[in-house]
Amino acid sequence: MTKAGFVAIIGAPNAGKSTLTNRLVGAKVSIVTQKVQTTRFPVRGVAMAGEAQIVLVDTPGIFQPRRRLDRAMVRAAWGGADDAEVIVHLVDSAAELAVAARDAKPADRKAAADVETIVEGLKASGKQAILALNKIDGMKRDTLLGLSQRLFDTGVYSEVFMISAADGSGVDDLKARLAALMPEAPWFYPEDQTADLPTRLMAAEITREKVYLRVHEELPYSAAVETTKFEDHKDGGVRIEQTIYVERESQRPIIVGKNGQTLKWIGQKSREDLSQILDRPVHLFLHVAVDERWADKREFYGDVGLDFDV
Ligand SMILES: Nc1nc2c(ncn2[C@@H]2O[C@H](COP(=O)(O)OP(=O)(O)OP(=O)(O)O)[C@@H](O)[C@H]2O)c(=O)[nH]1
Ligand SMILES: [Mg+2]
Repeated sequence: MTKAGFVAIIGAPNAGKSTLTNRLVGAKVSIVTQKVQTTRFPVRGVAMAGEAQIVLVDTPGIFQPRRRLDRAMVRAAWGGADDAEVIVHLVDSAAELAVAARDAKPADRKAAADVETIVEGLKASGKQAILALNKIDGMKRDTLLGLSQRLFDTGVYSEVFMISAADGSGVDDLKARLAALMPEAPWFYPEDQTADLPTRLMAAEITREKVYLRVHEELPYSAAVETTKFEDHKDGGVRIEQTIYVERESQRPIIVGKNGQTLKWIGQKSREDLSQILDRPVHLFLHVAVDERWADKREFYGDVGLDFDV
């Protein structure tokens, strides 16, 4: 009898949710960067474990939202949790330990505050989650026992795993547990499918990842990428045209770089990934446009499945 179900991975921004999703799936389905708020909408990844199909829902980070896009992202993250059989709350242990040791950077304190918000949210929903303490690479397990106990005592967790999504330690145990929790059901996806983002959107995400990887410090908040053309090329490959949106004219030169070097790097890296994922040659053309209000445009929300009116 086959088993199948949904597992939502929730957590503060930058906890490693997308890294874990990719690790569990065994393929790149969700983009990863060192920047907080990388994931903007729930992304599904499909992991197989014997007879069990685990549909992972990688969600945007949960934090105190201000702008419309932030509110929509946080709403979508909790929505992902509502729809799932199992919730995994992923916590950046390094940030938590830094706060406990009074050695925290502002980002660590923010992450710890977001963890508290999530605990309160879980309490309010009456749902139990699996606690996964992430980023344990380079840490001794016994340094984590206090943290583990303190969080477990909140009463919102059914069990605790200690993992490194980056190097994979502990992830097999977590995966086996998730598989065991899946209800008997037919599979939702064919066995060999790992992702279900529309190709144009996936292609835009890959380019957005490269933008963040390259200019995350100079670009304080946001850029968006839209695929404007995606068509077969006569050489058997595909021609992809994309527009990178920034919010201020002053951000355009950041993306373009001296002599166009930055944009060239972004294009090269994105093309490499896309050729691999699509398994055919990619001809990628990038444009940069300034649109102060892209984050307030209704179409953008609909395209990625976010609520505009929150
Ligand atoms: N050392 C270490 N770094 C990790 C681990 N997991 C993720 N990271 C790093 O943490 C950063 C954030 O990873 P993401 O997977 O993008 O985090 P996220 O929770 O999806 O972030 P948002 O989408 O912004 O909410 C990246 O630089 C990752 O390489 C881990 O187990 N150990
Ligand atoms: Mg993410």
